[in-house]
This record gives sequence, C-alpha cells and structure tokens, in this order.
Amino acid sequence: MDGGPDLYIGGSWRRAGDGGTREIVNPADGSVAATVDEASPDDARAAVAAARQAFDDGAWPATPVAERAALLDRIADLLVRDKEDLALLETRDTGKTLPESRIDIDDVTSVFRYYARLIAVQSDRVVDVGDPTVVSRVVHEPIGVCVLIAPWNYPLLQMSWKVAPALAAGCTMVMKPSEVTPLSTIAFTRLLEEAGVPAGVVNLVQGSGATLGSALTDTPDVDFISFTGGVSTGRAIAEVAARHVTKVALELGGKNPHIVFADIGTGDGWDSAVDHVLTGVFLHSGQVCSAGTRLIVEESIADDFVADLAARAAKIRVGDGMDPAGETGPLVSEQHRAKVESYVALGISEGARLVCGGSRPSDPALAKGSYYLPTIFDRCDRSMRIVTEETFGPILTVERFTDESEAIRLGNDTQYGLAAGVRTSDTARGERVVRALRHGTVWLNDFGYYTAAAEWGGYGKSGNGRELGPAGLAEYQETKHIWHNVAPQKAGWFKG
Ligand code: TXE
Repeated sequence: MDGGPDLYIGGSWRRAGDGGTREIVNPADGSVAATVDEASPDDARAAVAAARQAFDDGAWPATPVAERAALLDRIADLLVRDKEDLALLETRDTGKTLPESRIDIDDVTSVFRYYARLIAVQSDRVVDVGDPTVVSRVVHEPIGVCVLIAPWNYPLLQMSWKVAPALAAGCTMVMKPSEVTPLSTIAFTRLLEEAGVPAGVVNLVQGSGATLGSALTDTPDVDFISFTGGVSTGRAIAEVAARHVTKVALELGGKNPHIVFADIGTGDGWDSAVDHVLTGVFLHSGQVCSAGTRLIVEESIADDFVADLAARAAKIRVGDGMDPAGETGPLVSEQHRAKVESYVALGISEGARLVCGGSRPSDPALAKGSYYLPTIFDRCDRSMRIVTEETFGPILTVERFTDESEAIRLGNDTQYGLAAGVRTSDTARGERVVRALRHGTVWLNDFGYYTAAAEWGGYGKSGNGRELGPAGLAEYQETKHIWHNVAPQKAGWFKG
C-alpha cells in the first residue's frame, strides 16, 4: 500500500516472495484505491513459522499480565490517534459511509480496552481436593499459534475481535484479512509495530483464501484457527483443520428473523419498530452478518407495516461513503452485486412480491460504483431460497404469522442462528419469545447493538465458539490443572 511493502513477517516488512501484487478496488466508483503485495503460499508458511518460533522460543507467552495489558492499552491509544486515517481507509476499501467507519474504529478501540481490563483481573482457580498437603489450582495459558481469518464487511473490527484476546492471552498469530479489503489491517499492523508488539508475535499476509488457505490451515504448526466468513469456506477450513486436530472457531453469518407483534400499537412503538426493522436490514447495504433480513410480522398489521417500511426504504439515500449525504454505500464489489442481483431474480421467479427496489439506482453519478437499491419482498414463505439463504445484500423478505407459537416456529426455522429481534409491548411475551429463540444474540425492542463485554456467536450453521466477552478470551487459552503435593508420600497401591 502506498508503495509497500505490505507483508509483515517475523517483525519485518516484506514484498511477496514471488513478486505478486493485487489491485484493491474502491466500490464507490470502481477506481483502484491501492495496489498491495499479495502473499504466496511460501510467504504464508514463513508467517506461520515466524509465529511458531515467537511462541516456542519468544518471551511473549510468559510476559507478565500487567505488561500485556499495558500493550493493549497502548494499541488503543494509537487507534484513538489514528481514528480518522483508519476510518478513511475502511470507507475507501469497503464503501461503507464514513460515519459508520468511524464507529467501527471506536469499537475496535473498545475491544482492546476491554481485553486489557479483562486479562488484568483474570485469576487462577484454587480447588479444594480435601487434602491439606495438596495445592490444586487451575491456570490459564495461551493456546499457541493462531491463524486469524477475517471477511470484508467489517475488516478491522472483525480482525480486532480476534487479535485483542489473542494478544491478551499471550498467543502469537498470523492475520489474513480478506483480499478484497486489506487496507485498514495493513495500517493497523504498522500501528501494532509502533505500539511495541514483539517481532513474530503478530504477522500479516494478505491474498486470496484459495491460494493461502492450505499453507495457513493444513499444518500441525497452528494451534487455533479463528475464521469469520461464509459457511462453505468455514466448513472447508474445519475439514482441513480436523486432519491436525486443530481447534477451530467459526462465525459464518446468519439469516436473522425480526419478529414484530401487533401489540406494538400505532404510536411511538410503531415508529420505533419500523425504524429498527429498516436500519436492521439496510445498514451497510445489508452486508452485515446479523442483519435482520427476515421480517416476520403479525398478519393483522402486516399490510400497513410493510407499506410504511417501503415508503421509508424508498427514501434511503444510497451514495458514496465519502459523501455526507449518503446514508448507505455500495456493495463491496461488482461480483458481490451480481450475487445479490441473482437473488433478486430468484425471489421474483419464486413468486415473492417485489414491493420496492429490485434494481440499481438510476442516478448517473452512481453508475461506476456497485450500488443497489434497498429491496423488499412481501408474501414470502419458507419454501423460497430468498428466505432461507444468506443474500448478504439490501434485501428484506416478509413472512406473516397469526400467533406467538407460529412466530417462534418461523423464527427458529432456519439453518442459521446468529441473531434475532423481537418487537412487542407485552413484557412477559417478550421474555417468553427471546428465551424460545435459538440464536446467539436476541434483541428485545432494539436491534443491532452489541458490546465488547458480551459474547457474540451463533447457533446452528452460524458457527461455533464465541467472540467477545470472557468466552472470547477463553478461546485463546488452554486450561491447565496443577496438582502440587507439598508433602509427598508413597502411593502405596502396589505392595511388592
Ligand atoms: O467469503 P469467504 P466471501 C458470507 C456472505 C457472503 C459469502 C461469501 O453470505 O456472500 O459469505 O463471501 C478467506 N482457507 N459472509 O466469498 O470466502 C477469504 O480470503 C482459508 C458472511 O467473501 O468465506 C477471506 O479472508 N481462508 C461473513 C475469508 O476467508 C479462506 C462476512 C472470508 O471469505 C479460504 C463475509 C480457504 N480455503 C461473508 N477461502 C460473516 N460471517 O459476517 C477463503 N478464505
């Protein structure tokens, strides 16, 4: 980037061993935003070897907790300093609006602050084994070398959910951002170096998953793989990792229901529900793993609710993420827009009723970018692939229900289980429904919010393992039981 070199291996910046480069496209206008070094499989192997050596022979895994926490805080300080530069890179790379990118960088900072605090207070557990001569305790140790593979929709944020707990735990790692959006992670790696991350502890390779995947995952030198991306890629990685019995955590997206009961009334409850359903699905043009893409609305209010939604969706200002007037940006690439368009065509052929959107914007100023209009399909049902498959674009499908048990059944009728929303003014009903839904995060009368202190992850094909919160740290730790006899005696079992 800006002349590179862009690969960071064993504490030094390098060009690709085979001289490979990749053009990074700005989806707002199709221009080349940067040219970056593209790692070869040998580069990826060198990165794993550097992380292995830093773990086996380096000081980081045994660095006192206070020093690790201080490093995380220094990283957070630098993120605050560089917030605007990082946000601009994120917008250039993903197309998301600049205000969204700024929020992302704030959230990245919060993750580092959170794990700095958490690691500082994590304590060993003393176990009473009923023998005063035995000191028994359970301690946490770093799991080892981690491969951290991130997607393109929240490039730095998703990577931070992995890097911060990995560093806090004392692990060493190889980061692989999406080849579509590596820019913020390259800049972040320079920031890690400045903060004083020891050589070899964090390594960076970028390039296509198909090319680098095997070098990063089909190896006994890696102890843990944390992956966020699509289901088929996650499954392939898990299959390869199983050959080496490598632990894997997967976050694979979702097809998230947003259930709206008629008891929301017609006043503020209604307006707030319409607003959150709209934001929940169309923010970042639907390229959000937890997007509320399935509206499941009570039949008695469905026509009016969908009409209000459609009226507001039609007013969403699609535009360049750098343009303060734009409320949502383009899709991340031409290829991704083609996928979204094929889903819209599929929805029409499946018999869903197109209520709004369903095309590219007509504004000539947007012709060079990969934009797509917010799209709503009414009269959908579970036989349609548009309802069951993750489209990862600005597409809302509408299903209707007549009673609470049907709403729950529909909400759980998915192969995924990442997130869900419920809207009701009946508190007891709200509690019943959120407990019955089999999803990793459930919002009641809200949608989309999260915090570094609470776990994030999915049921079903949304993956396994958790990020954020204490469980997000535990992923990067081994648990060891130490049994210490301070007054050794014979075991006395065998008499001879
Ligand atoms: O993801 P991939 P893609 C979903 C969304 C989207 C679909 C495909 O539905 O349309 O996935 O997106 C790396 N070994 N999500 O194709 O391929 C790849 O380089 C190791 C949901 O972009 O899964 C990138 O860094 N790594 C998701 C990362 O995996 C490999 C966010 C994700 O890419 C690899 C994004 C391999 N064999 C898409 N192949 C979410 N959960 O939020 C690819 N990669």
